[in-house]
Amino acid sequence: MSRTSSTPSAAGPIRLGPRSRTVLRPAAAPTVTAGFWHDRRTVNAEACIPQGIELLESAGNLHNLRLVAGTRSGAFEGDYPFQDTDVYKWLEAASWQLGQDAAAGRDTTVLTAEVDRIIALVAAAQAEDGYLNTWFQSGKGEGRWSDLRWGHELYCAGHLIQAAVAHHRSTGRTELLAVAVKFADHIDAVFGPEGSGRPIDGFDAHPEVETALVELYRETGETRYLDLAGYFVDRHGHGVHGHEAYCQDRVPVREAQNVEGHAVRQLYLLAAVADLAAETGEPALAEAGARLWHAMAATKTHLTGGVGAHHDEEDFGDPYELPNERAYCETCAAIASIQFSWRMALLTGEARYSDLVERTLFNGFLAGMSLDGESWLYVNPLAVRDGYVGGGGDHSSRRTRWFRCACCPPNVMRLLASLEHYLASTDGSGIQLHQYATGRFQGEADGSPVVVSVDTEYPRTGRIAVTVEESPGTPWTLSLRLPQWCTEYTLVHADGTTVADVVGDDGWLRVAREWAVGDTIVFTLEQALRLVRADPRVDAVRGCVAIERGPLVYCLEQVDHPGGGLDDVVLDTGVPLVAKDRPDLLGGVVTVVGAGYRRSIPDVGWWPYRPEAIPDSPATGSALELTAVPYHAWANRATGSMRVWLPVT
Ligand code: FUB
Ligand code: ZN
Repeated sequence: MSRTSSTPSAAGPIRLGPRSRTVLRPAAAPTVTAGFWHDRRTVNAEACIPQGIELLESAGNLHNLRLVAGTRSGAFEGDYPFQDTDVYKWLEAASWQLGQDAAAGRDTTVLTAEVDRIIALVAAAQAEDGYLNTWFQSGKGEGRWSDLRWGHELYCAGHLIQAAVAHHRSTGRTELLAVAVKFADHIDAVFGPEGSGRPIDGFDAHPEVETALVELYRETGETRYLDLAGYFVDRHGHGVHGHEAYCQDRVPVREAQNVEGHAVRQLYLLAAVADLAAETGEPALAEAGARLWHAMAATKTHLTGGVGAHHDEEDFGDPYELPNERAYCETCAAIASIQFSWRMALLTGEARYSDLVERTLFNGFLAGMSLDGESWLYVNPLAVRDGYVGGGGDHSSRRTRWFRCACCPPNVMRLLASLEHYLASTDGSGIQLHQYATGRFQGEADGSPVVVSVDTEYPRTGRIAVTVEESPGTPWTLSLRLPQWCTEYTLVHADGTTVADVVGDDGWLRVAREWAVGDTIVFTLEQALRLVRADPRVDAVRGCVAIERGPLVYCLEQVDHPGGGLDDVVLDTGVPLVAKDRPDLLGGVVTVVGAGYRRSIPDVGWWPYRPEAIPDSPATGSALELTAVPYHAWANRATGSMRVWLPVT
């Protein structure tokens, strides 16, 4: 392969081809230039990505590559066979960042040099036959492909492939793509169904390579990669890994009725199911994706969009088993959910998938990263009790600078660095805005480009102005997702008159007309404060409410409620909640102020259970003003307790 290929495309993580059978395609050349997500992405670019590579150096990930490349002696550093993926995810994030920086005319010299340095290291570690995994190459484990249950070799390959695709798409350069292609060809020579002449008929218990192989097919046009992805997906559920749910092997995905087992594994697999449905057009795959997404959203998703109820085996748990303080909700699982939902949105055109993307982005995902981008949460509980002593360790409810198992931080980096590609789409006859951020998005109408710019302070306010920047002079449709949480909105022209020609009752508001350059419409989503209740089958939050505003879930933090903890706090729903703009707090948030009390429970002796209710009334408690902050901003001040779900009077 030559060092450079043609002009880099503006494609993101998903580039659909002419034969892809989806209702929607990602918008072309998207940008995010100001506002909420721009601020988070700036932290990502200026703090997370530069510091990330230093942390990978000190954690030993780069040492392991040098070890295998023969430029360093010593022993493998770290505890996991998948540590190479932290480097690959960082490379993916840095590559998306390079593409953005170049497009915006920013100086890319420093980041390019860093990326080149790491790519050279990865290439040097690759075996002659294409194999690459520093754990096994450095002599850990029983040897290549000996442990498909825990070895993570194909999982690592998947992240390498995704990094390589990102690098190629962003820079047009092929050094990393060449490494990925060589490994993919090696995998293709090793894995295949019985009778195919390949030595191993099996699959990696941690999916990831499947969705990556589909993207490699899209990038290279090589159908062997698509076939290999299909083979891996369908090999699940036939007992290669003892029919274990943890390994995504209990039932074939086409027969599965609910998501189960390890949440990240399940959702990366389902992302691949959606990818394959897009490329093959096979209805059974699309149906499985839709069925399992519905079951997940309806029965196994926390209010924050977080998934994975169990610490044990990082497992989804049972329907409606959605605990608070013991919620696992791994940051990676939120990312995997977003990846799966976005693929389903493209496949079907249905707004509900982007509703869940929005909820997960603003809450379960974003809480994983601190405001300064310097510390992280691996698990994202919905409560931390008074007197919590679980500090320290990867699965703590306290932020940590880095983890022994550091899968989440670079995963956040790559999603933030490519986020503009998850916001808008085209169906060939206009443009659909799925998420609201200030920027520019290009769709298509009958082969001609249509471009809109968006100007918004969302979610601080609900005002979203959309201006047509380019229009072919023939009718096309501008579609705005009406968020599932929104019950009142207005849609007006720049002069304040109501947009009358709007249709839609399926989560999309569509305005079809001959748009002129400069036309502006203003979509305002009422940001009323809401108290929400859970399905009665969610035992963990019975008798409680949660506060929401726009797409944001709120929580109480102990630091705002001196004089005691939060376990005894009760919200008085009879007193209206008030939103307060607080530019001075947590980088600028809208807080929600309410009234309540702190229980004063009489001494019940040594046994806290009895036939009659233990007295608990406002009269015996002490009045308290409650201040709720957006959940995504929690754990950025003094440590203490936190809760999303609040008992009510
Ligand atoms: O197994 C690799 C990664 O480590 C998983 O995706 C995470 O859940 C963590 O277990
Ligand atoms: Zn993770």
